[in-house]
Amino acid sequence: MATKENSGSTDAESTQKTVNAVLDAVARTAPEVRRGLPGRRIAIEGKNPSGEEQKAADVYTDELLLERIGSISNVGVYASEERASGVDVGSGLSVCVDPLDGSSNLEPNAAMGTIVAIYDDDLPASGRDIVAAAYVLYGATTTMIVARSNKETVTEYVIHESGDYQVVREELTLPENPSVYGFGGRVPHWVEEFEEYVSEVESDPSMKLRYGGAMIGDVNQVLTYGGIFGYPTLTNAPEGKLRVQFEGYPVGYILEKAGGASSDGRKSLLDVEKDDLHARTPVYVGNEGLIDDLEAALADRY
Ligand code: FDP
Repeated sequence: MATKENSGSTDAESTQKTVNAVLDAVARTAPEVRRGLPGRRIAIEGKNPSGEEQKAADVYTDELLLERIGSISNVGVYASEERASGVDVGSGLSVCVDPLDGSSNLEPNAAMGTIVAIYDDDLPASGRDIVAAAYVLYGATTTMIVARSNKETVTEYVIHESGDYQVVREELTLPENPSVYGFGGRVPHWVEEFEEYVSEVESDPSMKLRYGGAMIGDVNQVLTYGGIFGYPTLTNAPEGKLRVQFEGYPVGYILEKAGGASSDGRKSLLDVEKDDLHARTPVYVGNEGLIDDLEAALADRY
């Protein structure tokens, strides 16, 4: 186990109270994150545990979130993509954060996000132990999408400059007729079966390419218009790029709660099992029909 022992399951009421406190902390920190970005867009601090460049903004956001989330009672562990192992902050739920998802979009001033997954277990946890997942999108406005175990649907909030947040859409579901797609990785590294699948998607006249290079921005396009996002298995990186605990599970959880589907190419992302905190997985999320077709297209490969 990468982190300290958890005290075990909390009762439902106290779990929801803790989830509320974490979401509140994330929403209230979001305007501060935005204000802190000028001046931290380019500077490099080092490498994260996955070997990627860390920007000053990644480190700044991680430290802010550790301070805010770590002080919430009934949070046991704070883990982040920017830290090799979880930080023991008490006893209770485990919180995994990707502080600035898509931070390579900082320099060209494009959209980015903050992703949060709350687990009722030690880390690395299973996708089925998620009790809530959320992401903040720093786009033209700041919004937050939340899925939680005590609600069957997904909620969208707008976050104001004060840190107050209010509901925009109470029951957000994927539109039935998909219209956007976006896939990561270099095309020459896509596997043949995936390339063929993408050609099929592109041959549908109702589908338009939407790829911005920050997973959260691209996933939010899919949640808004319907479609599919993927960061696939690659010939030079069979597990793709995205991390299970910090990215795969939370977006899988959110998209499934919104009436869509998620997959690693074979099964729901929530059923992917990895025993390393920073393990990677191919990620595909979107409308159920598109994910079913993708799994069928990749079936011969697995
Ligand atoms: P980034 O490296 O900018 O943080 O999680 C990492 C991520 O961005 C995702 O947000 C994004 O979908 C993907 O990597 C983009 O990777 P490519 O540069 O390979 O397209």
